[in-house]
Amino acid sequence: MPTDYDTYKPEWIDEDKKQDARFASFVMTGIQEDNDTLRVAKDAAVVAKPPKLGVEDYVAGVLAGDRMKLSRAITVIESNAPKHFALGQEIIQRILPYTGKAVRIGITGVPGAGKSTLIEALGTMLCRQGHKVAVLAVDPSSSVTGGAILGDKTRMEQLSREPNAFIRPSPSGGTLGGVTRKSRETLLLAEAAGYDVILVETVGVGQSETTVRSMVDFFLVVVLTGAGDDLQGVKKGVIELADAILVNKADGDNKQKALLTRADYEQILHYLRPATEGWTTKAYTCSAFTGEGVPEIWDVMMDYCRQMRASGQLEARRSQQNLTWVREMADDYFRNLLYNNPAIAAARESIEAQVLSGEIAPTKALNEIVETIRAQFGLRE
Ligand SMILES: Nc1nc2c(ncn2[C@@H]2O[C@H](COP(=O)(O)OP(=O)(O)OP(=O)(O)O)[C@@H](O)[C@H]2O)c(=O)[nH]1
Ligand SMILES: [Mg+2]
Repeated sequence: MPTDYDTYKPEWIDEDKKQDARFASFVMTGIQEDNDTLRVAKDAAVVAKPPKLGVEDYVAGVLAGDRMKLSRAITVIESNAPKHFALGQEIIQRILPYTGKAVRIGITGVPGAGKSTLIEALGTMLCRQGHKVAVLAVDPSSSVTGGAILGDKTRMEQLSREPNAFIRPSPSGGTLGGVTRKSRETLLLAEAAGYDVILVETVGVGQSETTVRSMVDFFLVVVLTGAGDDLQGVKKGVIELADAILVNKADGDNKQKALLTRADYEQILHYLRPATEGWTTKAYTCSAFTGEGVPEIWDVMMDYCRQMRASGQLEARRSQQNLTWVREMADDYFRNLLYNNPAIAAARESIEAQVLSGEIAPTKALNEIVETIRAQFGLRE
């Protein structure tokens, strides 16, 4: 048992080689029993950490379509560690000229509407036609429940076996703004890696659909039968964002009902402003189970892209989305500064304590926080 941690060398180092390296870890000896658990633990301990990659490695790997490097680049982007921030920004900066060629599709709907099943059916169909399909999930609730990630892994089994598919579950943690920024950057990385269809799944509750709308070309809202007055939880606001409404589960006994629901939605759409100028949002039916209606909804998306490209609207929307992106990044950056800059954070904490104890009024507290920020950055009134 070695005792000098600084000079310890594992047994796999050539004794004859003069090697100066220090080793941060080694397999603990001490317990001699040879059982499976111990062996597994020992094996795990000697598995080398993957080598550290530099910006060049990431960029070259992503552009070459290397899935492992793509995954690791996404991990850098999703990391909340400050040391990864600059590296992530540099990678994005470098791959940006190679982005923009994919069709970006957002898919939303209430939990259980069949989004993942639809993505499985559509994605598998497209892969078999020779497309490269990336699936991303934006689900700010998953950091709390963890449910969506587990669910999607089992539900996209077939698609995950397709060599041309790349599936990335939701980034965990962070504010919705942060999660969305990461998803946008993940989308760009996937594009640079040669994926020509990007499908972004998000649960249509809360705010996430608005943010996903701001990063895709086409927005699909998946609904279930039984529309009518209550729209079974689908908010009018979500319908207003849609480029198509898809009534899913139009199979078996449910098929007739689905057709009626489609007609109901057509009625509703009639009174709404279209989400995209020059495009009429319509309602369709499909069964993600049987695949009926899936090729047709893809045709609708392709028609849309052709038209929007021809009219210049696709470009215009993407420019607008870039602006949104910059604003989100700036918001994120300054919020981060406010919470993590040591001087500001210390002042803020003490001011907040005074609010809690009733020593100062909330409005006064704001003034003091603003003053601290001004002083810190030398800003004048
Ligand atoms: N009959 C029928 N069932 C379907 C169809 N599509 C999905 N389902 C079932 O509906 C349930 C929910 O499907 P998912 O694809 O997981 O739904 P989701 O919208 O991704 O759900 P969340 O990710 O939890 O929001 C599953 O049990 C599916 O098997 C369909 O076309 N027909
Ligand atoms: Mg799902």
